[in-house]
Parts: sequence; structure tokens; C-alpha cells
Amino acid sequence: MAERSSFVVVANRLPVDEVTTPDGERQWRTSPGGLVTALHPVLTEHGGTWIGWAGGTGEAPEPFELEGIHIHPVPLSADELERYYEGQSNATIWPLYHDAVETPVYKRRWRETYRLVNQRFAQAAAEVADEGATVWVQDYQLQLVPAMLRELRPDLRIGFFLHIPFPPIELFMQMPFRAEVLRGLLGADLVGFQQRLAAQNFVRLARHLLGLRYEGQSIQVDGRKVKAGAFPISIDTREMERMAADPKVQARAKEIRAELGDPKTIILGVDRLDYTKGIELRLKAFRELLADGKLKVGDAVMVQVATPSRERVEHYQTLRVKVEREVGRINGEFGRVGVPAVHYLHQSYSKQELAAMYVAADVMMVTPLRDGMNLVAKEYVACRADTGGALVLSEFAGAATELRQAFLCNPHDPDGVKDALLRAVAAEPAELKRRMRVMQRHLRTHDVAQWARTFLDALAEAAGGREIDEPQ
Ligand code: ADQ
Repeated sequence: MAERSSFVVVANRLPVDEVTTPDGERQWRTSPGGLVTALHPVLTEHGGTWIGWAGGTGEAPEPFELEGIHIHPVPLSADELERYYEGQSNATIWPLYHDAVETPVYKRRWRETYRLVNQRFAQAAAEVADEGATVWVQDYQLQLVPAMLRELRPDLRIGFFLHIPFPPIELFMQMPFRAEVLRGLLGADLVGFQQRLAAQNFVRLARHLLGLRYEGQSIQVDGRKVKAGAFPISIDTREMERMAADPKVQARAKEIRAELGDPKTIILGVDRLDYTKGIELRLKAFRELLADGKLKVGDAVMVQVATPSRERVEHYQTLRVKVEREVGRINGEFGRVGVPAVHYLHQSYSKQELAAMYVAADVMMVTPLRDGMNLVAKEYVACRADTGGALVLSEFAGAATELRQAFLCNPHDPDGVKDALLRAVAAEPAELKRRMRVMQRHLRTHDVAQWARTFLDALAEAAGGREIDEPQ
């Protein structure tokens, strides 16, 4: 029998990685990430449990304890991984929720497995949650869990947070089991989104699809109130600032600049290799500026870090081919021996190495076609305590709502992207400083700990007023 907790996080992935120590022993380590950093204090204070998949297929490891958190692994078979995760989550829901920038694929057996796996996560949460506990369900892979869990345990306080965009009604209506997904989410007391617009899409959808009444951001369903709201996620700002100021990171940044031939302008992109991130359009903008003679190889160099991601999903395989072809084309046309125009790195890096790249870069390009938030944009700003550097940011990233002093652009308009990049390259240091300062101030007060606190406070309030007839 698993130990019971008054605070439970349910997410697709556990915040742990299995590593092999130098003497060959297998060991679990917490994997670095914003979510675990933010929730660690709450989890340890309440003897909290994190439920999720440990990676790997077949039998799951037994529950264990790591750095004060109960870790509760949920198993996935190879078939389930393919259908629930790669299929329904990443080839149906992911593209649909990102404005269908790639065509979503709909398959009945993926949906069935998604339902089955969500039920397994809900069951695990029902088993470990104490009477009246708070359960916080994360993200698009687990949208059915809130309702399934409420069915099993009506006593629980259930929150849900969606890390990706929530689409407008017309798009959501494409989904074959749309009512089930919506009902799934409505099982929560509070449904959190990155953006106010997403929360509005959600409440309007509840009326459109299920005829539910709402007032403000509060939906009435089955004699309960379900609140929707915007809770823009953030980073561990202090930690990022500290890391960037570390002399080792500063020295590494200098080294990176030197390795790149000390050009006037280093333009950087850091993304998962995902079609929502606008990597291709960014490369094209750079190519056209080279062709127009507005930028010159040697003066300007582009570094594109593209983390391997979802490599078994077809959309991602196609994207990799397209991006690599574009990089080849640019280097073929504009590179010189020993001086490529684009450095393309299809690799993962430590946070320290990323911080060094941020410190080294004069212009950071974050140009997604659609993005829930985009933490890279925030990490870059936090790393530029020297107040140098310019951020070119897509209006379609959630981060654009907060980082208004970035060089904003519409990623669907190539001339707009080129223009923003040129303005960023040419901006005076004093202007860059002014822009950076405002954004940094914002991030210091709006960090990931504040995000978690705000959500959990709102959840306590929403669940307190759960019954419609209860006096306010
Ligand atoms: P993602 O789509 O994964 O997240 P993002 O917010 O940019 O996107 O986060 C990526 C993270 O991965 C950053 O912390 C970054 O430092 C790290 N990273 C990127 N490339 C790396 C590399 N090569 N090596 C190591 N680390 C790398 C989803 C949503 C976003 C939302 C987040 C959080 O799509 O919109 O901001 O969740 O809610």
C-alpha cells in the first residue's frame, strides 16, 4: 500500500532520471526543471507525492523516496507509449492546440489508449491522496484525469494546468472526442492556462459544446463551480541570474565568442526541434538578409541549438530534414572555408552551457508560430544582467504578453521578422539596456515560485467555493 499524501502532483513525466554512477551502480536523480524547482518546497513540506512515468517501457519501478518527495511511477507498455504519448498526445492534441500548424492526425486506437492511460494515472492519484488532499494535474497528456479522479474521489481538491495553448472553439471542435476531453478538464476545481485568451476560449467552449452557463471565468457544471484563469509560468529567475554571473559561465561565454571567430553579432536560437518553434522561418529570414547584403558572414553568425525531440513522430522527422536542408543551403551559398554562416547543433546541453550561450549571444531569436509561454525567452533575459543583448520575440509566444520590451514580430510575416532582427542588430546599447532592465524587473517578481503559489492559492479559494449554493 502506497503512502498517502496531502499534496499530489500528477504529470506525464516524473522529475527523475536514472543515471549510472562511475562505479556502475544505477541511481535515481532529480532532473533539473522549472516545475520541480517550484514545487519542491510544497512537496517536501507536505510529504508530497509525484505521480508519473519514469521513462522506459514495461513494468514500472516500485515507488521510492527522493530528496523528500515520494516518487510514484506509472508503467507504460511500448504500445501505450506509441498510442497515448507519441500518437494522441503528440500527433493529435499537440498540433491541434498549436493552431494546427501541422495537420493533426486522428486515430481511434490512440484515443482509446489515451483514455486507458489517463484512467491509470487517475487510479494512482486516488490511491495515494489523503482525505481532502490537493491534487495538481499537469498538461495536455492528462486532460481526462480531473473528471476520472473526481469520480473516484469526490473529496479531493483538484487543479489542472495546461502548459500549451488552448485553441479557439473552431479548432477544438475538430477533435473526435471533444466533449470527453472538455468534461475531463471540467472535473477540476480550477483549470489554469498560460494566457487570459486561452481561459476565455475554454469558458466559451463549455457553453458552446455543453451548453454550460458561466459568469466571468466561473463555469457551472453538475452543481459545482469550475474556475478558469491565467497563470503565466516562469523560471527560477534568481538561480538563472546566479548561474549567468558565475565566473566559469562568463569565461565559457568568452570562449564561445572566440570559437565563433569573435564576430560583431552572434544570433542565437535555442529550441526543442519542434515545428511550432519557427526554426525554419528564422533560418530563412537570416538567409534573405545575407542575400540582400544587409548582414555579412563573418560580421554576423547564427547559432541554432535544436534539442532532439519526439523523434519517432513523423511530423518531427520531416521537420528535421527540412531544417537540416535549410542549414546546408545557407552554408553552401554563404559560408567560407572555416567560416560557416550557421552553426547547427542537434544536441542537449547542461543549463550552465546554455547560460554561457545566452551570455555570449547579442541577439536571441525566439520566433514560434505558437507557444504556450516559451521559457527560453525568459531565461535569456534573466542571463543578461550586463543588460546587453536583444530579444527578438514572436507575438505568438505567451511570453510576449509579459516581455513587451522585446523586439516583437509576427512570425508569419517574413519581412516583419527580418525587420525585427535588423532593428535588434542595430540598436544602441543604451536602448538595449533600457529594454532589458524593464523585462528583468518583471521576471524578478514573476518567477516560477510565485507562479506555483498563485495557482495553489487560487485553487484553495476555488475549491472552498465549490458548491454553488455555499455562501461567499
Ligand atoms: P517546451 O515546448 O519544451 O515547453 P520551452 O518553454 O521553451 O518549451 O522550454 C524549453 C526548456 O528546455 C527551456 O528551459 C530550455 O532551457 C530547455 N532547453 C532547450 N534546448 C535545450 C538544449 N539543447 N539542452 C538543454 N536544455 C534545453 C512547454 C510549452 C512552453 C512552456 C513550457 C512550460 O510548449 O510554451 O513555456 O512547457 O510551461
